[in-house]
Amino acid sequence: MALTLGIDASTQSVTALVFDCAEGKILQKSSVNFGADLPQYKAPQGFIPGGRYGKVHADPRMWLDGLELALGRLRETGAALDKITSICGAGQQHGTVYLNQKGLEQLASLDPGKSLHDQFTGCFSRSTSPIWMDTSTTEQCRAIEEQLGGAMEVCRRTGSIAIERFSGPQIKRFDGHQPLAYVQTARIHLVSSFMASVLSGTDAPIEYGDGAGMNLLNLSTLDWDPELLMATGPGLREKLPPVVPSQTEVGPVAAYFVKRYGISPQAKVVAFTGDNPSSLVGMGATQPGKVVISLGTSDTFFAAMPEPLTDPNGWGHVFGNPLGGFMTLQCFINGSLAREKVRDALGLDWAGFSEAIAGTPAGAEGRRMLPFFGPEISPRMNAEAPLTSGFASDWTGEKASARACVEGQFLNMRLCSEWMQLKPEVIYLTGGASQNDAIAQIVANVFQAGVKRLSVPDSVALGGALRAGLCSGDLDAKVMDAFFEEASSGAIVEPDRELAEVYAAAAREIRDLWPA
Ligand code: ADP
Ligand code: XUL
Repeated sequence: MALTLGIDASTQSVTALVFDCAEGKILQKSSVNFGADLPQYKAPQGFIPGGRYGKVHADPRMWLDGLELALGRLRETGAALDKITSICGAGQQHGTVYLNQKGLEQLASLDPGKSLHDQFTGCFSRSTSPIWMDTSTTEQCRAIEEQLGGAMEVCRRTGSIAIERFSGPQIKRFDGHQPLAYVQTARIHLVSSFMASVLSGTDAPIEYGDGAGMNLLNLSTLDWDPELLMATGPGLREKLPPVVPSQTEVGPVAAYFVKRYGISPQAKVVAFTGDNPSSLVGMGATQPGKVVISLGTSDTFFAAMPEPLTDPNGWGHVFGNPLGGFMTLQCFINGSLAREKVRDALGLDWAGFSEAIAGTPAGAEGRRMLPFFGPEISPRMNAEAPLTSGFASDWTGEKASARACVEGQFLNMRLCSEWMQLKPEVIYLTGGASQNDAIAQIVANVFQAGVKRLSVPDSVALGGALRAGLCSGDLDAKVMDAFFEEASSGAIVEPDRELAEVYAAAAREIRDLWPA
């Protein structure tokens, strides 16, 4: 029996899942929601609310507590953690963790008698971690681009122009604002490599998938780019772990997890990647030809690509595909949390929100909305309230706003992803909001493509478990293919072809709402 463990350390939750490689099926899973399960961190949606000037941070010890709680709950399900051969997973992308010398040493000396939280208190040179929602680094982005000779040069090297939430600009801001604390930083990890470090009790490397979200990795050499390192922070190469191919074994699981959770001491930890690259694996989409839309805290649109292709607008990104080659990705900050804001403004729950969509004709009778409640990256703009057109009165007073909100989000997604030149026949939908049928139907109609949802909703954690099995050799590619065939055998949400024109016209009106 060969079981693998997949872990998803995302914005709002940690999920852990056990996969049976011989049978090709998921056996158990557990989940921890930061807001509901760890209220002491006062981060109801996974980040500390109220940050000023675009600052969005989280306490890294919350992620450690989440990991421990998820493993404890997994064990309570009766999962045979003593049969785990390999562990892999993913973290929300771009977020950075700053360990001081004590923290770096702490990784190798975890005491099973104490919690991770207690052992890592005092181990961070930056007490809270900037996450992907942070937009505070515009000044640093411009400075990096200027030093490199322009935005498109940064994009040519790293697959993205300098982007506020990316790790490099965040590191530069830290050095600029807290130079002493920067000097006291022994290691800067991504959320993903930090999780792999803790699980293996070592200083884990960063792999190409998530490393490409830092504005530091040169996609031609697949190593840290010397000029970008210099433009970002003094002595930065020494503060970063090495960069490695995604399918790299980091080492055996730390004794801490053997003693506390009964994980097999034989289990190996494989390099963790970003949540989107992991989802590419967990949706069975690592070969070019499939398009995935993930509706988590952020909405993302992504696909595997054999060669890097960059967005002429500079809004999209190229990351490493964990199973080889590259992936393109478009990210929208105003995803699930924006839908929740519209839902709440209308005084509805999800069922009521879906009914309001069903009760409004396709095209929302000319109402257009970009539901941006804060800065957006696709397109790049600062917003404080939704941009609208065609409303007779304030959008908050109209039930039709539910449809206008969701249509606006996906019309905008269609426009922003045009540069990828994909004409998908089927779109694979995942993430928390993908279970909503009204939303799935709008995706199908706006993109004029069928929409499939896998029977397995946890594509990020699953991607980890599959990568673990492929790396250890316990998972045969044929077993994985059979798994996806079965998981995707459910009904396709078909597009209404008569709406093609309605949405082509609506897309033009959404583009008119973009800043000039
Ligand atoms: P993440 O992985 O980023 O932590 P998830 O993929 O777990 O996020 O998605 C969480 C989001 O899913 C919530 O913020 C919520 O808005 C959304 N969601 C959950 N159920 C529904 C539903 N029935 N309809 C629409 N959205 C939903
Ligand atoms: C991708 C991005 C988000 C985070 C959180 O570039 O910023 O999708 O990975 O999910």
